[in-house]
Amino acid sequence: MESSTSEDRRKPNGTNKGLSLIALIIAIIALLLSFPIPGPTGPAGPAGGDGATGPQGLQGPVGPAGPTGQNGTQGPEGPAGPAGQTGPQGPKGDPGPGSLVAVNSTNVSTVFDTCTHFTNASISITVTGAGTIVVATVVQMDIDQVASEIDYVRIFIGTNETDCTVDVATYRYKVPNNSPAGIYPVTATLVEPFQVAAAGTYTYYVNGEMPNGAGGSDTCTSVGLIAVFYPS
Ligand SMILES: [Ca+2]
Repeated sequence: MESSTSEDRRKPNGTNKGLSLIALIIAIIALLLSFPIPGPTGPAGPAGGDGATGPQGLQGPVGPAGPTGQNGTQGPEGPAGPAGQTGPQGPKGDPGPGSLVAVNSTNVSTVFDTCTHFTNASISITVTGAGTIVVATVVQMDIDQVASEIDYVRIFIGTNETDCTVDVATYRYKVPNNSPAGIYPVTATLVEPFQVAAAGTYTYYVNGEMPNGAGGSDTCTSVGLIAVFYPS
């Protein structure tokens, strides 16, 4: 056995060559098997939780106009408007209740000296309320003047037949004592207002007196009267 040389040990025989080749193939296969081969796909895992809210998006375009709303409540009354033009005159109204004017006249022959009411020389007027009754009278007289005597006459519109109260409406007349004796015609005119507080019928009287010179035939011969009511 010492006879074999080293060269002989280096030369493989045919059996060694076959074994080497198989080993090489096995090595290659092992090498190939060492690489991972993916397996089949597994089942899907459970769904994950919600992510964080993303940033707000851009504002959208303006939408179309909505329908007309309901009527609101009525507003407060406005200020008064300017005065209108004067209208045409209306028709004449019906006469009111009661008389607003009264007249009376009488021819008398009343001789007077002290306070005397001239016969029928009065006037009545019916008024509808408070106001003023204005009475006017014209009194005709014949004054009998005796020589050397003063004839002094006073005429009144009174509220009764014995009212000879001197006031601003009293008529006064004097025939001087140096006048010739005779009949002097005298006309007295009086106007006097009377305030009344309520509706009703009011009567006024014409009275006269002779403070001086009474006697003879000093006579009232006629009286005219008018009364007019002015409501307040
Ligand atoms: Ca006389």
